[in-house]
Amino acid sequence: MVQQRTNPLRKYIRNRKLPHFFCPGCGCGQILNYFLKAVDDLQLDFKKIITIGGVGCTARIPIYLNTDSLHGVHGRTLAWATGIKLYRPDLKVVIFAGDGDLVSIGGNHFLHASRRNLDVTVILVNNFNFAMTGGQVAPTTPFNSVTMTTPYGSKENTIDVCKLAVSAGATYVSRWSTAKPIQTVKSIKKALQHKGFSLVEILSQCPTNFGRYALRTGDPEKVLEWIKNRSISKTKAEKLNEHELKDKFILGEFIDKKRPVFQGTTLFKEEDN
Ligand SMILES: Cc1ncc(C[n+]2csc(CCOP(=O)(O)OP(=O)(O)O)c2C)c(N)n1
Ligand SMILES: [Mg+2]
Repeated sequence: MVQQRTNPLRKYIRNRKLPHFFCPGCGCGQILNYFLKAVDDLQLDFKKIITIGGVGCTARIPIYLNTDSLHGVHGRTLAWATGIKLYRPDLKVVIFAGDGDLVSIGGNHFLHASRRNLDVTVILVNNFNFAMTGGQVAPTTPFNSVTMTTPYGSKENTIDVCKLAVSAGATYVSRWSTAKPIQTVKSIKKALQHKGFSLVEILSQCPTNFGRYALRTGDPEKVLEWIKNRSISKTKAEKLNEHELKDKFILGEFIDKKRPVFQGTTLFKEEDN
Protein backbone atom coordinates (compact mmCIF):
# COMPACT_ATOMS: atom_id res chain seq x y z
CA MET A 1 0.00 0.00 0.00
CA VAL A 2 1.28 3.49 -0.84
CA GLN A 3 1.74 5.55 2.28
CA GLN A 4 0.38 9.07 2.10
CA ARG A 5 2.81 11.64 3.46
CA THR A 6 1.67 15.04 4.62
CA ASN A 7 3.90 18.07 4.45
CA PRO A 8 4.75 18.93 8.11
CA LEU A 9 3.97 22.59 7.38
CA ARG A 10 0.49 21.72 6.07
CA LYS A 11 -1.00 22.36 9.53
CA TYR A 12 -0.32 26.09 9.12
CA ILE A 13 -2.33 26.36 5.91
CA ARG A 14 -6.01 27.30 5.93
CA ASN A 15 -8.11 24.20 5.82
CA ARG A 16 -10.22 25.08 2.79
CA LYS A 17 -9.98 24.70 -0.91
CA LEU A 18 -8.19 27.77 -2.17
CA PRO A 19 -7.30 28.55 -5.77
CA HIS A 20 -3.62 28.66 -6.75
CA PHE A 21 -2.95 32.39 -6.92
CA PHE A 22 0.67 32.42 -8.04
CA CYS A 23 2.03 32.05 -11.59
CA PRO A 24 4.20 28.99 -12.32
CA GLY A 25 7.73 29.70 -11.08
CA CYS A 26 6.77 32.71 -8.92
CA GLY A 27 8.89 33.15 -5.78
CA CYS A 28 5.88 33.78 -3.50
CA GLY A 29 5.36 30.04 -2.88
CA GLN A 30 8.98 29.65 -1.79
CA ILE A 31 8.69 32.63 0.54
CA LEU A 32 5.50 31.26 2.09
CA ASN A 33 7.42 28.05 2.72
CA TYR A 34 10.44 29.86 4.24
CA PHE A 35 8.15 31.78 6.59
CA LEU A 36 6.39 28.61 7.75
CA LYS A 37 9.71 26.85 8.27
CA ALA A 38 10.83 29.76 10.48
CA VAL A 39 7.58 29.67 12.48
CA ASP A 40 7.84 25.90 12.87
CA ASP A 41 11.51 25.98 13.94
CA LEU A 42 10.67 28.58 16.58
CA GLN A 43 7.49 26.72 17.60
CA LEU A 44 5.59 30.03 17.65
CA ASP A 45 1.96 30.08 18.70
CA PHE A 46 0.29 30.57 15.31
CA LYS A 47 -2.84 31.88 17.00
CA LYS A 48 -0.87 34.83 18.34
CA ILE A 49 0.31 35.93 14.92
CA ILE A 50 -1.60 38.32 12.69
CA THR A 51 -0.55 38.44 9.06
CA ILE A 52 -1.28 41.37 6.79
CA GLY A 53 -1.18 41.82 3.03
CA GLY A 54 -2.01 44.93 0.99
CA VAL A 55 -2.94 44.34 -2.62
CA GLY A 56 -0.66 42.53 -5.06
CA CYS A 57 0.66 39.04 -5.75
CA THR A 58 2.73 39.11 -2.55
CA ALA A 59 -0.25 40.33 -0.56
CA ARG A 60 -1.96 37.02 -1.30
CA ILE A 61 0.45 35.03 0.85
CA PRO A 62 -1.54 35.63 4.09
CA ILE A 63 -4.67 34.28 2.40
CA TYR A 64 -3.16 30.78 2.65
CA LEU A 65 -2.15 31.11 6.30
CA ASN A 66 -4.24 29.81 9.15
CA THR A 67 -3.67 32.97 11.18
CA ASP A 68 -6.01 35.87 11.71
CA SER A 69 -5.20 37.96 8.69
CA LEU A 70 -6.07 41.14 6.92
CA HIS A 71 -6.17 41.67 3.17
CA GLY A 72 -7.06 45.19 2.31
CA VAL A 73 -5.95 48.37 0.65
CA HIS A 74 -2.78 48.70 -1.42
CA GLY A 75 0.03 50.48 0.48
CA ARG A 76 -1.65 50.67 3.87
CA THR A 77 -0.35 47.56 5.63
CA LEU A 78 1.76 49.52 8.10
CA ALA A 79 -1.14 51.79 9.05
CA TRP A 80 -3.19 48.72 10.04
CA ALA A 81 -0.21 47.16 11.73
CA THR A 82 0.23 50.29 13.84
CA GLY A 83 -3.40 50.15 14.99
CA ILE A 84 -3.28 46.43 15.76
CA LYS A 85 0.02 46.68 17.60
CA LEU A 86 -1.12 49.61 19.75
CA TYR A 87 -4.34 47.87 20.74
CA ARG A 88 -2.86 44.38 21.15
CA PRO A 89 0.89 44.68 21.83
CA ASP A 90 0.90 41.00 22.83
CA LEU A 91 0.27 39.87 19.23
CA LYS A 92 3.01 39.32 16.66
CA VAL A 93 2.25 41.22 13.48
CA VAL A 94 3.81 40.05 10.22
CA ILE A 95 3.39 41.98 7.00
CA PHE A 96 3.86 40.49 3.55
CA ALA A 97 4.50 43.45 1.31
CA GLY A 98 5.28 43.85 -2.35
CA ASP A 99 7.93 46.40 -3.33
CA GLY A 100 5.26 48.65 -4.82
CA ASP A 101 3.08 48.29 -1.75
CA LEU A 102 5.87 49.08 0.71
CA VAL A 103 7.96 51.79 -0.91
CA SER A 104 5.85 53.27 -3.68
CA ILE A 105 2.29 53.97 -2.49
CA GLY A 106 3.17 52.94 1.08
CA GLY A 107 6.53 54.73 1.22
CA ASN A 108 5.49 57.30 3.79
CA HIS A 109 4.11 54.69 6.20
CA PHE A 110 7.36 52.77 5.79
CA LEU A 111 9.50 55.74 6.82
CA HIS A 112 7.44 56.47 9.90
CA ALA A 113 7.03 52.88 11.07
CA SER A 114 10.84 52.54 10.81
CA ARG A 115 11.37 55.86 12.58
CA ARG A 116 9.04 54.84 15.39
CA ASN A 117 10.57 51.38 15.66
CA LEU A 118 7.10 49.84 15.51
CA ASP A 119 7.36 46.28 16.81
CA VAL A 120 6.39 44.41 13.62
CA THR A 121 8.08 42.17 11.05
CA VAL A 122 7.95 43.09 7.38
CA ILE A 123 8.71 40.43 4.79
CA LEU A 124 9.29 42.35 1.59
CA VAL A 125 8.99 40.42 -1.64
CA ASN A 126 11.04 42.49 -4.07
CA ASN A 127 10.20 41.27 -7.56
CA PHE A 128 11.34 44.58 -9.09
CA ASN A 129 7.93 45.54 -10.46
CA PHE A 130 4.20 45.94 -9.90
CA ALA A 131 3.51 42.36 -10.82
CA MET A 132 -0.18 41.86 -10.18
CA THR A 133 -1.24 44.77 -12.34
CA GLY A 134 0.81 43.65 -15.35
CA GLY A 135 4.44 44.65 -14.82
CA GLN A 136 4.62 48.42 -14.35
CA VAL A 137 7.84 50.15 -13.26
CA ALA A 138 8.38 50.30 -9.48
CA PRO A 139 10.82 52.21 -7.25
CA THR A 140 12.88 49.01 -7.06
CA THR A 141 13.11 48.45 -10.84
CA PRO A 142 16.78 48.52 -11.90
CA PHE A 143 17.82 51.60 -13.91
CA ASN A 144 17.24 51.30 -17.67
CA SER A 145 14.98 48.24 -17.35
CA VAL A 146 12.21 47.79 -19.87
CA THR A 147 8.86 47.34 -18.16
CA MET A 148 5.28 47.55 -19.34
CA THR A 149 5.31 51.32 -18.66
CA THR A 150 8.94 52.05 -19.59
CA PRO A 151 9.32 50.65 -23.12
CA TYR A 152 12.55 52.67 -23.64
CA GLY A 153 14.01 51.69 -20.25
CA SER A 154 13.38 53.22 -16.81
CA LYS A 155 15.32 56.44 -16.23
CA GLU A 156 14.47 56.72 -12.54
CA ASN A 157 16.94 55.96 -9.77
CA THR A 158 16.26 52.81 -7.78
CA ILE A 159 15.48 52.84 -4.06
CA ASP A 160 17.69 50.66 -1.89
CA VAL A 161 14.97 49.63 0.59
CA CYS A 162 17.39 48.30 3.20
CA LYS A 163 19.45 51.51 3.21
CA LEU A 164 16.25 53.51 3.51
CA ALA A 165 15.05 51.42 6.45
CA VAL A 166 18.35 51.71 8.30
CA SER A 167 18.54 55.47 7.82
CA ALA A 168 14.92 55.90 8.91
CA GLY A 169 15.55 53.99 12.16
CA ALA A 170 14.57 50.32 11.65
CA THR A 171 16.42 48.05 14.08
CA TYR A 172 16.72 44.73 12.19
CA VAL A 173 17.30 44.84 8.44
CA SER A 174 18.51 42.17 6.03
CA ARG A 175 18.37 41.28 2.35
CA TRP A 176 18.39 37.77 0.88
CA SER A 177 16.89 36.12 -2.17
CA THR A 178 14.73 33.09 -2.97
CA ALA A 179 17.98 31.42 -4.07
CA LYS A 180 19.26 31.54 -0.46
CA PRO A 181 16.74 29.43 1.52
CA ILE A 182 18.93 28.71 4.55
CA GLN A 183 19.97 32.31 5.10
CA THR A 184 16.43 33.56 4.44
CA VAL A 185 14.83 31.22 6.98
CA LYS A 186 17.52 32.10 9.54
CA SER A 187 16.92 35.78 8.96
CA ILE A 188 13.11 35.48 9.20
CA LYS A 189 13.63 33.67 12.52
CA LYS A 190 15.77 36.55 13.78
CA ALA A 191 13.23 39.09 12.58
CA LEU A 192 10.35 37.25 14.29
CA GLN A 193 12.25 37.23 17.56
CA HIS A 194 13.36 40.84 17.26
CA LYS A 195 11.72 43.51 19.40
CA GLY A 196 11.24 46.50 17.10
CA PHE A 197 10.88 47.18 13.39
CA SER A 198 12.35 44.26 11.47
CA LEU A 199 12.62 44.04 7.69
CA VAL A 200 13.65 41.02 5.64
CA GLU A 201 13.86 41.94 1.97
CA ILE A 202 13.73 38.90 -0.30
CA LEU A 203 14.68 39.33 -3.96
CA SER A 204 12.29 37.16 -5.87
CA GLN A 205 11.75 36.01 -9.44
CA CYS A 206 8.72 37.24 -11.36
CA PRO A 207 8.99 35.41 -14.67
CA THR A 208 5.57 36.48 -15.91
CA ASN A 209 6.09 40.22 -15.84
CA PHE A 210 9.58 41.36 -14.84
CA GLY A 211 11.20 38.45 -16.63
CA ARG A 212 9.18 38.84 -19.78
CA TYR A 213 9.65 42.62 -20.15
CA ALA A 214 13.04 43.38 -18.61
CA LEU A 215 14.93 40.15 -19.24
CA ARG A 216 13.03 38.93 -22.31
CA THR A 217 12.40 35.55 -20.74
CA GLY A 218 9.46 33.96 -18.99
CA ASP A 219 11.68 31.16 -17.69
CA PRO A 220 11.77 31.27 -13.85
CA GLU A 221 15.20 29.63 -13.75
CA LYS A 222 16.70 32.31 -15.97
CA VAL A 223 15.20 35.09 -13.85
CA LEU A 224 16.59 33.43 -10.72
CA GLU A 225 19.96 33.09 -12.46
CA TRP A 226 19.88 36.83 -13.20
CA ILE A 227 19.26 37.56 -9.49
CA LYS A 228 22.04 35.17 -8.46
CA ASN A 229 24.56 36.63 -10.91
CA ARG A 230 23.95 40.14 -9.61
CA SER A 231 24.01 39.18 -5.92
CA ILE A 232 27.07 39.72 -3.78
CA SER A 233 27.62 39.24 -0.06
CA LYS A 234 27.98 42.24 2.22
CA THR A 235 31.48 41.11 3.20
CA LYS A 236 32.63 40.99 -0.43
CA ALA A 237 30.85 44.25 -1.23
CA GLU A 238 32.80 46.07 1.48
CA LYS A 239 35.98 45.58 -0.57
CA LEU A 240 34.52 47.01 -3.79
CA ASN A 241 34.10 50.62 -4.92
CA GLU A 242 30.89 52.33 -6.02
CA HIS A 243 31.59 51.68 -9.70
CA GLU A 244 32.20 47.95 -9.12
CA LEU A 245 29.00 47.74 -7.08
CA LYS A 246 26.85 49.26 -9.81
CA ASP A 247 23.99 46.87 -10.68
CA LYS A 248 24.83 44.57 -7.76
CA PHE A 249 22.41 43.38 -5.06
CA ILE A 250 24.15 43.31 -1.70
CA LEU A 251 22.97 40.41 0.49
CA GLY A 252 23.37 40.18 4.25
CA GLU A 253 22.38 41.81 7.52
CA PHE A 254 22.64 45.57 7.65
CA ILE A 255 21.59 46.32 11.22
CA ASP A 256 20.60 44.40 14.36
CA LYS A 257 20.28 46.63 17.37
CA LYS A 258 18.00 47.45 20.31
CA ARG A 259 16.02 50.66 20.74
CA PRO A 260 12.76 51.46 22.57
CA VAL A 261 9.70 50.44 20.56
CA PHE A 262 6.71 52.61 19.69
CA GLN A 263 3.82 52.17 22.11
CA GLY A 264 1.76 55.23 21.22
CA THR A 265 1.60 58.43 23.15
CA THR A 266 -2.04 58.93 24.00
CA LEU A 267 -3.76 55.56 23.66
CA PHE A 268 -2.56 53.96 26.85
CA LYS A 269 -2.15 55.35 30.31
CA GLU A 270 1.20 54.66 31.97
CA GLU A 271 -0.27 51.94 34.23
CA ASP A 272 -1.76 50.02 31.24
CA ASN A 273 1.67 49.37 29.71
C1 LIG B 1 -5.00 52.47 -3.89
C2 LIG B 1 -4.65 51.53 -5.00
N1 LIG B 1 -3.83 51.95 -5.97
C3 LIG B 1 -3.49 51.10 -6.96
C4 LIG B 1 -3.99 49.84 -7.00
C5 LIG B 1 -3.63 48.93 -8.14
N2 LIG B 1 -2.63 47.98 -7.75
C6 LIG B 1 -2.97 46.76 -7.27
S1 LIG B 1 -1.66 45.80 -6.97
C7 LIG B 1 -0.60 47.01 -7.50
C8 LIG B 1 0.89 46.80 -7.54
C9 LIG B 1 1.40 45.62 -6.82
O1 LIG B 1 2.79 45.65 -6.83
P1 LIG B 1 3.60 45.16 -5.59
O2 LIG B 1 3.14 45.83 -4.37
O3 LIG B 1 5.05 45.27 -5.92
O4 LIG B 1 3.16 43.63 -5.45
P2 LIG B 1 3.43 42.41 -6.45
O5 LIG B 1 2.17 42.21 -7.20
O6 LIG B 1 4.58 42.78 -7.33
O7 LIG B 1 3.75 41.28 -5.54
C10 LIG B 1 -1.29 48.15 -7.90
C11 LIG B 1 -0.66 49.36 -8.43
C12 LIG B 1 -4.84 49.44 -5.96
N3 LIG B 1 -5.34 48.21 -5.88
N4 LIG B 1 -5.16 50.30 -4.98
MG1 LIG C 1 6.34 43.84 -6.78
